[in-house]
Amino acid sequence: MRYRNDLKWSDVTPEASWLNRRQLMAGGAAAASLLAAPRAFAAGYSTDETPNTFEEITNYNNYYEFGLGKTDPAQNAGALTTSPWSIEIGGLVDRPGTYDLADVMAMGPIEERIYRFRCVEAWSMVIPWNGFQLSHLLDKVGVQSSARYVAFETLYRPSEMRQAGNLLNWPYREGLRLDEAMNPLTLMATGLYGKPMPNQNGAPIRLVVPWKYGFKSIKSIVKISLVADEPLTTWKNSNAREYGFYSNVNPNVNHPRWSQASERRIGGGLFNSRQDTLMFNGYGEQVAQMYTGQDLTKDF
Ligand SMILES: Nc1nc2c(c(=O)[nH]1)N[C@H]1C(S)=C(S)[C@@H](COP(=O)(O)O)O[C@H]1N2
Ligand SMILES: [Mo]
Repeated sequence: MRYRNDLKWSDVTPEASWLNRRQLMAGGAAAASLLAAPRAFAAGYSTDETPNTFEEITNYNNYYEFGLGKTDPAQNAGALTTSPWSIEIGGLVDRPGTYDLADVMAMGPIEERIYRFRCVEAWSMVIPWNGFQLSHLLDKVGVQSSARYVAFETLYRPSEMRQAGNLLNWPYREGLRLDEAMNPLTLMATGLYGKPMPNQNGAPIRLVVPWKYGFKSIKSIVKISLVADEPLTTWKNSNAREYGFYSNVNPNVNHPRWSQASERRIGGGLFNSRQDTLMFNGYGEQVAQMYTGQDLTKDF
């Protein structure tokens, strides 16, 4: 696996140098601090693969509340009001409550993490997220010993999500086992490319679980609950044969309707070609031990 502690998106993308120049010229303190934080907390979890461009990441999306097409979210998610925003945190925690976004964002240091992102549909990108470890949030609210899973819900606001229809059982729901939620790779992402999260990518705050298929990375979160039993999740609820609770990226377990052995990396012109899919999306070193003794063909 390829990791580098020191490489930032600003070192490898043209957009980054443009943004840095602009900050220097404007002396923009707020924007500069967004970028300064990730440097201070570089932790070595980022890939050195070339990130997709901002344009690719924000124009090829899955956000079914805003339509089924890949360009629908870019067109329609602008309708979403993301401020004010709060998250209801409850269940088996010591400090339940409705937390303002600002308070949630202060629960952990904002880092930059350049992660591979692999959709169950067999396309992939490399995305420079900004966010904080979910573990910090869980530590702050005090997880009780009876909690074994974390359940998440997306906002459901039909007046602003005109394309949602009855395609899925809204609100969009996801979940993780507690050890998965506590894994240092698991991020509450609040931005990308050093900018606030674009609406189509799940503003203002979404989950990013890089060793699992993209649909686990639930967007625009309004509710987090610590629970004892495996929570209901939208895609398993919709088709349990095709979408499991775990949904770890696994080239050896095919989707009933297509192979998962390889993937198409979005963008890259000439290099927009298929590449082998890696077990746990290449994050096995960090996550494989959590599944020791589990049959991942059954717990898919
Ligand atoms: N609320 C919500 N979250 C969601 C989805 C969705 O339709 N609704 N799509 C999922 C899927 S299938 C993928 S691949 C990723 C896509 O994230 P991106 O658009 O930022 O690349 O978001 C996931 N989170
Ligand atoms: Mo996906």
